[in-house]
Amino acid sequence: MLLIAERINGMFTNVKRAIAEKDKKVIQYLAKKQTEAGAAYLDVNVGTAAADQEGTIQWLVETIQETCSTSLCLDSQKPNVIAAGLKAVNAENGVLLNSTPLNKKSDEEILDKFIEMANQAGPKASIIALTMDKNGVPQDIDTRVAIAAEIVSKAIEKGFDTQRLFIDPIVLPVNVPNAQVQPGNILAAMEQIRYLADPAPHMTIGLSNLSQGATERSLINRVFLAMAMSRGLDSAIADVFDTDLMNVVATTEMLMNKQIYSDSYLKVFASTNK
Ligand code: THG
Repeated sequence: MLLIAERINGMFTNVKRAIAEKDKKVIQYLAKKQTEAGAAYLDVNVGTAAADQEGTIQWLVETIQETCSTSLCLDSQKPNVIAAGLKAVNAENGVLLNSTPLNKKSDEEILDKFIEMANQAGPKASIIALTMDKNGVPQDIDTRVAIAAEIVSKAIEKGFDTQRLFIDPIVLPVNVPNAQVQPGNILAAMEQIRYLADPAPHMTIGLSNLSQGATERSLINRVFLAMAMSRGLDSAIADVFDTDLMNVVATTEMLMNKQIYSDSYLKVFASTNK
């Protein structure tokens, strides 16, 4: 399971403040701690924290790279913001270009731009593409799968290795009226997306979206994570500080025969994941 740590995001008050005050300590602490907790990548999302998104993502990337060499996941639906992040990023460490839809009303070519940027960044650059298009975020199974199929076709057409592609079926908060069918729809979509290419395209989700505004956040997140992993989910943007969640990752991998069972498998997972 490839874990992308969610915490360096301007949506969090302490990160927003750190950005506003150019306070490196908060960002560097989160970078180090999330790496120690088992993150393979650190999501870097400016959010609404700053007017100058290009300058801010560059500052975040430089600030993180001063303190650790963990791979970064540049998170923005704006190609110019991704491009700014890429100028500062050390792409040899591996980099993810996160959050392109198939297309947008205002930018029909957005996926092409992400593919182009990933190619320029080198062989260790991958893309996270959302099952979303100019009509918005689909709520049903078939449209999610159809958009995923178009994303995979586009990658193949452009000669972009589908092993460098992560498909995100878009998780929405479960507490929104009428949204309770969505987790089931996402699982059903994943069952089909995994067969769109051979080997299967990678799949990821923004796990914490699911429980936004709910009381049992950690429980909801970790039960859904186990369900999704059984349908082929091999990555998630998640709260790596949630040790119950990390134990579910370890246990699900063990039950799926991806980690060796021993009485101390949780400890083994925690230490090898550092
Ligand atoms: N898919 C992809 N990328 C994504 C998402 C996705 N990136 C951003 C987001 N969604 C994933 N990251 C988060 C980070 C935090 C939260 C949810 C998703 C979260 N934040 C608290 C909240 O809203 O309650 C903030 C609490 C606070 O302000 O302290 O839940 O889906 N590809």
